[in-house]
Amino acid sequence: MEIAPGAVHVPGWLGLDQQRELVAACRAWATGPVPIRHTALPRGGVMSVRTVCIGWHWRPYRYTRTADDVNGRRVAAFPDWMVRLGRRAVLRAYGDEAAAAAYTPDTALINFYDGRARLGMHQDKDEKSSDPVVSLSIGDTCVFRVGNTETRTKPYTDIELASGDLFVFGGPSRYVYHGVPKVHEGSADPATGLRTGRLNITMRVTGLQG
Ligand code: MD3
Ligand code: FE
Repeated sequence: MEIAPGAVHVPGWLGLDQQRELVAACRAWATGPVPIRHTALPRGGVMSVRTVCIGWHWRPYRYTRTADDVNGRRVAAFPDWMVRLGRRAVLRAYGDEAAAAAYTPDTALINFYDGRARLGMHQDKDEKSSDPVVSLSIGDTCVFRVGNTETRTKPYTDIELASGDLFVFGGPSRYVYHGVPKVHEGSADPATGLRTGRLNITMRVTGLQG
């Protein structure tokens, strides 16, 4: 379902087995070289969401190879199987074989939300590439707010993102403001392997080298 030009929502794209495998992979990354943490914000304070990064380490306004704001270690590699998953996601969303084959994500931000976590309206502009962002949701359902490219306020559309949902943001929607104002705590099927909370994986192309 196309929510806006280039913004495609595919409910239930991931099967339960695939969700379980992703939960297991994310658990390993969360306790990997750079453990999952509340990202420090530049003006003090921390995000309520917890994040672990692979491929490149993200903090507000930049990507680096080493997590200099955490423990200085290099983050885990971005696996080839996730590149292939990203290509399948782009193919499913746009039906464009060439766009899918060319898509080569090199980083993912893995966000974990407990029932109180929120993500304020923001744009993702730290990547030097305008290639699509692929989002995979597992666990509790959330309210996802999709806005416009001009302001962090109205007009916006609220939709629900549930476990297994795919969302691809590309083209004219790549720089829309978006956020997560609410997580429906306890709404998930524990069979995903996540007893509570919400997991979101966003694959991106940093456009960086080295
Ligand atoms: C639209 N994550 O990590 S996923 C983020 O659910 C982020 O954790 C949210 O926003 C989450 O930056 C939303 C959907 C999403 C992700 C990235 C986007 C939508 C996007 C980038 C550009 C436009
Ligand atoms: Fe974002």
